[in-house]
Amino acid sequence: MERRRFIAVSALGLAAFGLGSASLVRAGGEAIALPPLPFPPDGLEPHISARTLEFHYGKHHAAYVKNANQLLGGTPLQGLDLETIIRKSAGNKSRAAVFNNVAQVFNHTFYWNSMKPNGGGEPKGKLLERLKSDFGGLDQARAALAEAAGSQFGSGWAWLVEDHDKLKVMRTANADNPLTHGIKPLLALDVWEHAYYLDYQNRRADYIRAFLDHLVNWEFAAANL
Ligand code: MN3
Repeated sequence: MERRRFIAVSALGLAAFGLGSASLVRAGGEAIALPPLPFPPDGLEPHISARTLEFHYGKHHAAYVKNANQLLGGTPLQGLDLETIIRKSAGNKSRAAVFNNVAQVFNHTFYWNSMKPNGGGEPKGKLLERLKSDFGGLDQARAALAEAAGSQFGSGWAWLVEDHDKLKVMRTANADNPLTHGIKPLLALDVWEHAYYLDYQNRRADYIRAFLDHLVNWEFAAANL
């Protein structure tokens, strides 16, 4: 059951990322790659600046990729796909650095795909129906996501997830993500300070509102359902 769920998640994740097999499924010790951003560096302005992406994608995400490859070199986990490495290293103290860096590579790739230029608005079709049945409506779902993102103490993530056929929101700390809990992620919102500090300083709530009003990519969430 656990294994079947996981395989389903992996296949869906690949399709949704649109990254192709080369980026996420690697064989023969191939290095983890930094996937291209799914929009131009200034594509999220004025809500998230090119300056923020220069650091967040160009420095932070790139560093997680570099560190992950260095840490994996010569270990039995080298060459496995990201989700397998995350599963095999989660909760293992001797693999904490591997987990942190590989999970952050996955989380950031998921986050970039959770946004798009001129995003926001309303989801359509099955996703909207599910938000109505599981949250009471789009407004309630947005409020739940904003509450989770605003109340994460310190560094972490807010997620829209599908847990046993029910849509929910969840928070995770630091590099943790829904996969380690056997839960399928649909959308990710990075609430580490590096995600918003250059543009919003301490105003995390304004960043969260901009994400929901102008950036969120509901089609990506729908594709992950
Ligand atoms: Mn980040």
